[in-house]
Amino acid sequence: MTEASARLERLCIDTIRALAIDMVQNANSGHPGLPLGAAPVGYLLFARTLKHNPANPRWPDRDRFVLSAGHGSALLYSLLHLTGYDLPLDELKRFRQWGSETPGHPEFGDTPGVEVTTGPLGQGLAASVGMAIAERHLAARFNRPRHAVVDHRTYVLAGDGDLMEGVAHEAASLAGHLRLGRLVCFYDSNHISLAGATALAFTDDVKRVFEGYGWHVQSVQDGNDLAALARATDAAKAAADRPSLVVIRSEIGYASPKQGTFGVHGSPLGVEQVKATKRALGYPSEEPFFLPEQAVTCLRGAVSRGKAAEADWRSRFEAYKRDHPDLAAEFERVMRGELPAGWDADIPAFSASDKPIATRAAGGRVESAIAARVPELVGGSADLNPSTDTAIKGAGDFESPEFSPPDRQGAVGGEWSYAGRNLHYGVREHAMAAISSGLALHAGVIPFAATFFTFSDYMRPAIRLAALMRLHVVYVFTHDSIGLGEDGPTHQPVEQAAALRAIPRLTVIRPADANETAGAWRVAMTHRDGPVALVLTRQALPVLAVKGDVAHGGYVLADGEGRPDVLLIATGSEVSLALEARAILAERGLRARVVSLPSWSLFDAQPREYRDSVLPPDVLARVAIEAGVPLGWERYVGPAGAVVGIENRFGASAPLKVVMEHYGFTAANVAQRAIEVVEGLAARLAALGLRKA
Ligand SMILES: Cc1ncc(C[n+]2csc(CCOP(=O)(O)OP(=O)(O)O)c2C)c(N)n1
Ligand SMILES: [Mg+2]
Repeated sequence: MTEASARLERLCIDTIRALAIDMVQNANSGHPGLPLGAAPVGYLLFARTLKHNPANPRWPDRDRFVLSAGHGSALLYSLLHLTGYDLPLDELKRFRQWGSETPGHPEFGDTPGVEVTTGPLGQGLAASVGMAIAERHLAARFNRPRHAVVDHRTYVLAGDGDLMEGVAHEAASLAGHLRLGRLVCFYDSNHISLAGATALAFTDDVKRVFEGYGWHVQSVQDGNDLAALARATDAAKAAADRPSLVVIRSEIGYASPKQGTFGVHGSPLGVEQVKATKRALGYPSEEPFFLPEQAVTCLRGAVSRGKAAEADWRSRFEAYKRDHPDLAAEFERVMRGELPAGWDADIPAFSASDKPIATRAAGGRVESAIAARVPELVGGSADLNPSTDTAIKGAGDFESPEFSPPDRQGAVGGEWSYAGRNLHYGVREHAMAAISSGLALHAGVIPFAATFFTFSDYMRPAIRLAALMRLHVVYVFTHDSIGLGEDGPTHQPVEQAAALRAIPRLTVIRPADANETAGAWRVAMTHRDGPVALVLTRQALPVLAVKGDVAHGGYVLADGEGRPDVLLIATGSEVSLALEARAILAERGLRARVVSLPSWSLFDAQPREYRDSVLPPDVLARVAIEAGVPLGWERYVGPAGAVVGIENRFGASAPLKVVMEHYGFTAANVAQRAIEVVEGLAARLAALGLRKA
């Protein structure tokens, strides 16, 4: 490298830095520390390493880049703008402002080139493992001799905070086990985090930890040493049998007066310090948003290189198409996220004369029927395959083909390779959820993730992000209530349904029987505005004569002639109970309507006319029945209604029937509560002189 080109590279890096700190200063908000320290690796990635096309950020075979340290968003926006993505300088000037394409932390869908929403530390690194899994899986499925149409890498930039988070370690451990050689993580090790020196709380030997996980680990002593960074990158790419970690010793807030201090992590430098930083860098101007032409031209070189890279891939894809037309069409279909024709043709219908069946078991049968026709459905559980009934039989285990364990108990069977569709997450729920997001973000697969409903708590931060990103992920939660019995309160969810329903854009469905479970899976496959959580029972439930559509969220399951005296509204296993209570009420001369309400959010999205037809506004006597906290049910039962729920206590360890009885989930109790509501309402109306007592 000539001295002139080295100087130009330095200018490019300083331009990235200057632009990032100008954004933060202009917004008077944001994080200047990481961009100043990590600009060289950012430059190396975007200008030299990444196979990307700024003109088409959705090109299927692009390398993925994940900024796991999402607070460094100014660095990412600076890189995207300067390398020619459709992110104008004006948007950078609107950093962190209402409606801009440059939100405080990177948000998937808001900004061209942002592959994943990050900010909650650890999530990006974990999601990147999902992207790397998707790449290997699709490569195994679609590549053919002489035709490598899926052939890219996933690069991550992570900080100290990411590496302190548990989810990152769950994911890193799995990535090592799976030998994901296409995953390269740069660790910006600046020894500083938000509140001080990392030494206050974090003195791990990261190198040994990651080596222990089966990663290839290198160190770069000086984050400004581009040659060393480039060598390490090459070595990381060459280590094809393991994921790679490159530990980069960098200086937070490099060149600023606050370099190396936690004060530069997350506060604007101030106008004078911004100028001082530019002077220290030897930057050609102190003018805000000044961009040296030479540097811009150099960085924009990514555009022509990117176009050429994509064109090369497209011509290779044409050749693939000629040799393998069906596979090519299939690849294009899965990448579009379109279901195959007839995907639902084998979904079983259950009959009311069938034996009672747990919705987890029905879910397993439905999932199998779908999986046989939808090869892009992939997923697994956190060591609960036998309990959640989610293994795709015969579809193979997703494992490194080189890995030959001494014991394969519990393997699903079929191919043992990256073509396998069953992911064994081990007991790593949080990473499972984050990895599922990465799988969905990559595109080409529809991921599902299964565990016990209580342990959805372990997944919640990643579920929330999946909902924020509107990802197509299916969560299968079994053992959905105190109805699981003997395992007791640690395993019995009580507040989880309410907690998950509170997440915007997450569709929670708690089906009442096998047929509703089939309907729930239909929604899970077709819903395109966020993830879907299926909440299923361990215990057997009678098969009902279901007349409604789960996609409507709720419907009238049982009704009589004329206006009902009382509405019994229930979800899941409590729907059968409502039906039994209805029979008791009929003996007492009361007409009860049973409404099955498997999904609040789907129901709430229906036109008012439909909702009113199911829950007539003039019927004020209403009882909701759900084996969970009553929180939220008031919106359906109103001020005169009641909830048969579980309030202010946990479950208990005992056989199912005993627990259910102690908690009031009996037809007799539900009927009694309904009578109380009807009588209470009548008394109040009478007191108001509106009706005879
Ligand atoms: C889960 C989570 N916890 C806390 C935070 C708040 N937070 C943002 S950045 C940060 C420190 C990150 O340190 P590091 O990764 O070393 O970044 P640096 O200070 O070096 O830029 C913290 C605690 C967060 N974003 N996510
Ligand atoms: Mg740090």
